[in-house]
Amino acid sequence: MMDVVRYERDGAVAVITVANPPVNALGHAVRQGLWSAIDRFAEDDAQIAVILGEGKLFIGGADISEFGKPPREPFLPDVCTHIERAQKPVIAAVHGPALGGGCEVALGAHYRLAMKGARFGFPEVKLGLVPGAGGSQRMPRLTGVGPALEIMPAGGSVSAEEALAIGLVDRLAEGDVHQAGLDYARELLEQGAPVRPVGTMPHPAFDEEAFANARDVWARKSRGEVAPLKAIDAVELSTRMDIDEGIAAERRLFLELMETPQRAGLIHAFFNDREVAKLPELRGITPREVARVGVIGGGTMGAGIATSCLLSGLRVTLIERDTEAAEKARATITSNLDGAVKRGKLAAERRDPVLAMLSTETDYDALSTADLAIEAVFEDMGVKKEVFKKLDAVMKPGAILATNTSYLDVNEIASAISRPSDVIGLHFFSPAHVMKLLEVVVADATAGDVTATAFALAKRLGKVAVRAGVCDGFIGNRILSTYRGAADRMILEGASPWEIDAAIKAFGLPMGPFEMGDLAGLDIGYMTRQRKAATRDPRDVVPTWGDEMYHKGWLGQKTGRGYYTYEGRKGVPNEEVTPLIEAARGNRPQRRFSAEDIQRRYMAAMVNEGAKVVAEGIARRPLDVDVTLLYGYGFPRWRGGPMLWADREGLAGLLADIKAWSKDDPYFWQPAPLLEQLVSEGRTFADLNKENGQ
Ligand code: T1G
Repeated sequence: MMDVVRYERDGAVAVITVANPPVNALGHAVRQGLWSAIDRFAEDDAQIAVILGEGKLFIGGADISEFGKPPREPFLPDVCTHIERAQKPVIAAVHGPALGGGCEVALGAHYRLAMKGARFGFPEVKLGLVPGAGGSQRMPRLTGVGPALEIMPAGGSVSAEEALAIGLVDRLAEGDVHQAGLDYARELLEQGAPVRPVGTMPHPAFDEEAFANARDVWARKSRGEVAPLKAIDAVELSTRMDIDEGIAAERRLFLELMETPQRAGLIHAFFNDREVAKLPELRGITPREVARVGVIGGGTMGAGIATSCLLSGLRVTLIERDTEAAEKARATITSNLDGAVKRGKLAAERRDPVLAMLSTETDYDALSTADLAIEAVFEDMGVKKEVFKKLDAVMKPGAILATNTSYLDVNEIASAISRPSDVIGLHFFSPAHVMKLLEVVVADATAGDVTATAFALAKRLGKVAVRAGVCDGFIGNRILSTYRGAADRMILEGASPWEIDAAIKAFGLPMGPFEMGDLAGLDIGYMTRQRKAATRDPRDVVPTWGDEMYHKGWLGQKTGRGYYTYEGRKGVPNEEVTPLIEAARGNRPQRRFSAEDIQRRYMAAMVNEGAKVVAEGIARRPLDVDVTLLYGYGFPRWRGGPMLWADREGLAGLLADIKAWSKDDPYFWQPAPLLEQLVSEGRTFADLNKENGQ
């Protein structure tokens, strides 16, 4: 077995290299290797040691795949203390990311060298944890509590330059990390530099105001997540406890959080982020080259898609029906880029060069050299087909023709042109240059390398791509319309829109369905109901109060009135909706819904439809549903996703509830056959993820 930690000598310098691809994670073998390397350093005549990582980074942290399994010694906090207690100086030479346990190993060293491009971070809270190997005790001793309170509750990181400025590192360097480490070691030797354990440095000052502010901010921002506030508690320990006591107390916090469902949910989400792009059908397929992109339609979505492409360095040609509309689109894109500068997503000096990559045209011939065209025009099949016919006429062979439709039949669009195998759905979410989710809608004729190109494009755009099959609403909007249906039914049975919104927010979503409706515009819901009216099942229910609100011009935030009335962005319940609802209820039996009742039905509808979407192959695996809801519909990441939530709740209980509710409403609450099958076989959605994985 290849050594994951190497010990080599270069004159008086011992070079300790962590070589555990892909990210030098601190699994058991690496911890043992580091421990033995420090023992060997103590025994031999090397005078100074340099710890560094092999490959693209220093150390990516503890091995997340070991979490939840019985921990094995040596434990990471002990390894870091063992490094710190070395009787000869130890340097950490950091290139690329040093995250979590990786940053803690660097803090265990006596001196820290940062290469250009290095990053130092504590992402533990993003996994539902706090630093567990002394990071919250050693960092504040170097930097004070301020920077630690900036980074740890947020799961953030700092650049090499910022790390030097806050005292986290001692030296910056450029070039080869190995050579830079050796040079710094020799310099310290010449200076007779002593060991310099961070742990024995004075406590950081207790800054009451800083802690109060941090707790106040994170009490509001964490929306039910527990780790950020625990991270603040951990940092506070450093202001009053000696290093060993502080590390022991930090470890207790860490192990406590390790047992929480939130940790399981966040780690489920971490691995899903990577697993979702791994599709058997993409194995060994080379994506097509994409450098020039055409965007058809400069409305909100078209302009957002163009902005997203420009921000990732692609050349964009935007087509609009006339010059005025083209200029309007350019103005929208320009303000999107200005917004990106404000959000720190684009350096101010890059704004003009990026904008220069945009050309706006009215003639489709301008797309004759484009590698990809993304259509984002009005959601009408006839209009879409016209656009695709024009694209088919001008685009070069091998170009990809994509539609941004959010529900129309991509197979039918593809059937309108001569090259259906080059057609795919790229369903962006609004605002397209901000939202990370991208549904890659694979039509029946779509070629494998077209799908592979879509996933490669998504990675380039910084999006999380989910493969979806063709059906009305694909994965996300289809499931949305179902749990919206559950909400409408609870209203008819006695719940109020505001109770439902409060319950769903308490569950961890940023907004309830009615607040979300007001934000998106209630005309969208009305149009969807109109569109579906012709094929609607007579047993389905229609939120007639919503239609009346539409006719009253109560469209939500954009008209200052919807389910809420708005002074600015803050809304108060619009009580005038109540009589409209009471009229719709007629003499239906009414009942009280507790917040738990509301959450249970809302989630059951989401999961039940999710199971149907998986069974039909619209989503490949349950994890695809989880990723879609997390990145496109505000589902709380710490719950991992609706399908994981269902597994944790117990599928049998959920199915029993659905069957009970189907007695009153057999049309809506039809148990998903896949759910029934899993329950009868004692299996879970997690089992399906494993079975349908790589
Ligand atoms: N443990 C195990 N596997 C990991 C891993 C980790 N820490 N980090 C990445 N991987 C896997 C990943 O699943 C993927 O696998 C492959 O490596 C490449 O990852 C005690 C408790 C380091 C910036 O949270 O942010 O330390 O899909 O595609 O884009 O206080 O990975 O190929 O099978 O993301 O180049 C804290 C998590 C842990 C960092 C590299 N550390 N990782 O990005 O590659 S908690 C983190 C990342 C901790 C201590 C605590 C990124 C990266 P596969 P990738 P990348």
